[in-house]
Amino acid sequence: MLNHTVEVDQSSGEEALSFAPVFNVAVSFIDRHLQEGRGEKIVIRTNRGIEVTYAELAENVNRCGNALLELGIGRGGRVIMIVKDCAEFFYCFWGAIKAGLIPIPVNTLLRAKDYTYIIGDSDCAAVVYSPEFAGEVEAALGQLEARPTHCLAVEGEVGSLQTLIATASADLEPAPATAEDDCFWLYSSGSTGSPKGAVHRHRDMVVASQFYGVQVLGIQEKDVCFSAAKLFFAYGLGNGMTFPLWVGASTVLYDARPTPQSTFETIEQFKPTLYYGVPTLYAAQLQALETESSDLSSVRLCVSAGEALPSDIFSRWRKKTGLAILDGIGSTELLHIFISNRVDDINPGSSGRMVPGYEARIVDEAGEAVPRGESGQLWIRGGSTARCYWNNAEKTAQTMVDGWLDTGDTYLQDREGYFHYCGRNDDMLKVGGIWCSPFEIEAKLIEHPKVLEVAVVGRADDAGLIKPEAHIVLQDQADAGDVLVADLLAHCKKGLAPYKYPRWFKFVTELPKTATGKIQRFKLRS
Ligand code: 3UK
Repeated sequence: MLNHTVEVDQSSGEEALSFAPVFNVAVSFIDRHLQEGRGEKIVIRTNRGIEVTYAELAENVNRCGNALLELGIGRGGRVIMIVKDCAEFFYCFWGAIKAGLIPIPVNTLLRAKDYTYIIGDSDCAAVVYSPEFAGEVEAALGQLEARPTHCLAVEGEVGSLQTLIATASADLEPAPATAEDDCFWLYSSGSTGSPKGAVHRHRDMVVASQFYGVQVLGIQEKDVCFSAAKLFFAYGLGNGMTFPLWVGASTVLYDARPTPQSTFETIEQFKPTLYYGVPTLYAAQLQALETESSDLSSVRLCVSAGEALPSDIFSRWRKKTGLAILDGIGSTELLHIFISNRVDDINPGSSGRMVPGYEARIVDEAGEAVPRGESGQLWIRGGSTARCYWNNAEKTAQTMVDGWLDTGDTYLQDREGYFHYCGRNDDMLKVGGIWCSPFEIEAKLIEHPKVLEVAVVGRADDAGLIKPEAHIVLQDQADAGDVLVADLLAHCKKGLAPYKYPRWFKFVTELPKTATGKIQRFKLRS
């Protein structure tokens, strides 16, 4: 087999993919398109009017890889990316991989304290950030004892990634690697502890693209993808970058906060065929469609993930737009979706059936399979699973056992084979599809001088979507009221990522506790 190639047959087992012994995945996703005659095709269109062809993409990936090497970053060096959805995201991610470096896209909504942790934990050589996030990034860098050697803005007059790309060489040999070698990381939040870096291999994006992208979505070269979920999120990374690149399709990038209006406008302007959102956004779009209309006729299929899609949102969306939403569950550790509904096989309210190439076990606490129809813990095995968590042998050993991954979710499989989500095994919440730790919100609230004790739990809103609710015991109960609520909200919004604030505040006289003083959260989840 030729170096850096992968042979694909359309079967559904692990054996469907065979990788050349020397394999750098950047060649499959970027350079291959030039050999296949796609050089002049536009691959990226952005809301800033930028259009990039496959030939320009390949050239800029090379330039960016060279620019990073010229900074002096050695093989395996980590590059943290706090980058909005833009063409440079592609250049930096693939340039790093092609050059033998490890890109780490990070959630751009986080705060300085989160970045301080991640930059320190990753021991990265460089931090690349969009100027929009400079405030939090620079505050984070200021708090670090040892700053990474290189910190560069994507755009800017001097020393920015763009200026380095412009002057670097356009020729770059792919760094030798194998399909099993480390390729990129993604950080995932834990319930109590700090975020964990899931270490993904060169093969993982191929597995997800072929088994979910091609075999479930049926993505083809003529498709145009638009993901409202951002590229930093494993979901958005597949939707908006990996899947279109795998089949030579194109993608639309929108670099600001997705709102119902901005997503409708983007769809009308760029006419995507595949649209990817999260349940919270579909709910907000449905609300907007009560008073305005939108032309979604280019879209052939909508996808939802990140949290469970309530069947009510599915049916209202279908009624209003005539379009199906495919719900599927994925995770950062597995890279993308491993259980999904199908275009011709949708069971609203369920996550659907296994994606080819993945296997599931639903087990009890002793690790024994539960009878069909009963709920248990969901373990998944598949070829795109992260190799480990960086620098966290204990979490790796707990979560990844004999090739199986503990998702932390409770699921049941019904008689027809559909999988149904029954909640988390930990206290973590998914808010708008993004992790949210109740402990982190509690820690913020307890800093407030008027708060004595607090417990945060998930509560379903009118659309059936989970949002944080704070139960608070005050130092002085007489302070309870709207003024304090406004103050507590402002306090949360100052120190936490913007989606991590309680949507409801309940002032209580005490919190339910065990004899040993542990808060009984289940009693608060009414
Ligand atoms: C929950 C869902 C019910 C579930 C993701 C698609 O969400 C993604 O990755 P994360 O690491 O979170 C994983 C956890 O989120 N979840 C995700 N999707 C669903 N629960 N129904 C769903 N459809 O708790 C899971 O363990 O942030 C989603 C593709 C790639 C991803 N990384």
